[in-house]
Amino acid sequence: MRKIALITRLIGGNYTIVDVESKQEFEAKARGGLRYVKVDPSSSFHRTISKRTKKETELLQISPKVGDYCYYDDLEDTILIDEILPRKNELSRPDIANIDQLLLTFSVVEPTFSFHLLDKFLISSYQNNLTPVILVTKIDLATTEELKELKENLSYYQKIGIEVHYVNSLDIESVTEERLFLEGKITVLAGQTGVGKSTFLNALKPGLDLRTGEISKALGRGRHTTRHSELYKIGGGYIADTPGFSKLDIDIHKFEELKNYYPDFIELSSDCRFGNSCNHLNEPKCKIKEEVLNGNILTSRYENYLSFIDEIKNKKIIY
Ligand SMILES: Nc1nc2c(ncn2[C@@H]2O[C@H](COP(=O)(O)OP(=O)(O)OP(=O)(O)O)[C@@H](O)[C@H]2O)c(=O)[nH]1
Ligand SMILES: [Mg+2]
Ligand SMILES: [Zn+2]
Repeated sequence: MRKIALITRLIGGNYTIVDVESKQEFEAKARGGLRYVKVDPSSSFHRTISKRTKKETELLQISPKVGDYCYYDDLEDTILIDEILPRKNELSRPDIANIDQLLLTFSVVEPTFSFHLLDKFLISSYQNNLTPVILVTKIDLATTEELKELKENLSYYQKIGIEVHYVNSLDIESVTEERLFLEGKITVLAGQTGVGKSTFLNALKPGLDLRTGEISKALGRGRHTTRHSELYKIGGGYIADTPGFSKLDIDIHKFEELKNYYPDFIELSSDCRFGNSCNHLNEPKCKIKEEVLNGNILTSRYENYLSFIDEIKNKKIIY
């Protein structure tokens, strides 16, 4: 039986892998011949190179990345990654494969919660085939009123099947109680700078000591941050921190495609007069617009949809 391991860290060509059976951790290298593999169009690796022609994709360079499951060879002096198992999904920034959930992190305040960014993140999640989960931090800094209003608005997202969690990461015990949703999964944190991603991880795993707050502000984000991908073991799951960002582009070039990344709209669109081809803009008898007016769809969600449509229409695409 060939042994299978999960790749949890990559620094300068050196991999850390964890055997899925024995849970033993090893340092490993990638086998030289591994870098080129023949790929057929139905392979899960195909997604990475969708922009190139089919001919070019027959022989493809694939590097193992964090989150990959691999076969490995236990040699006398080295351990070699032999073959990567098919990926169920992957991101390039951060460079991680097989993500079970994307933890969309927002603080109630400092910085203020952004429904615009949330809706954008959700498009990106659905586009990349990732399950989104919402994490709200800094609930200790919000007034009762602020928190109540936020919870009301976020209940819309719960209604459409997205989990929402609320934490004060400075209260480690309360965070520990919240962590069940990470069990047995590979989770990646995403969110603006300063929302408390690293602080949440530090609370989950005392001793982890990730850099937080002040330092990243003082030195200017990005340059000083170690740019390696790593999965940290939390209970029976793994979680990866990412550096924050201030801007996120929508990777869609035709505005008609946007509606495909709104599962809540899709479910209702059979009741639009033009059915699945309705873009929910100026079409007559649009069920989506009707439900916005009825208060059954969050107004901000529909307004953000319109603003993303504008964004896509106005984007100059340079080939
Ligand atoms: N009061 C309170 N402060 C928090 C909480 N979570 C984070 N903070 C503070 O918010 C600041 C930013 O937290 P970080 O964890 O560095 O934020 P980050 O999302 O990792 O930021 P980047 O790494 O720049 O993307 C720090 O000063 C934290 O102490 C919270 O739940 N409550
Ligand atoms: Mg951080
Ligand atoms: Zn419609």
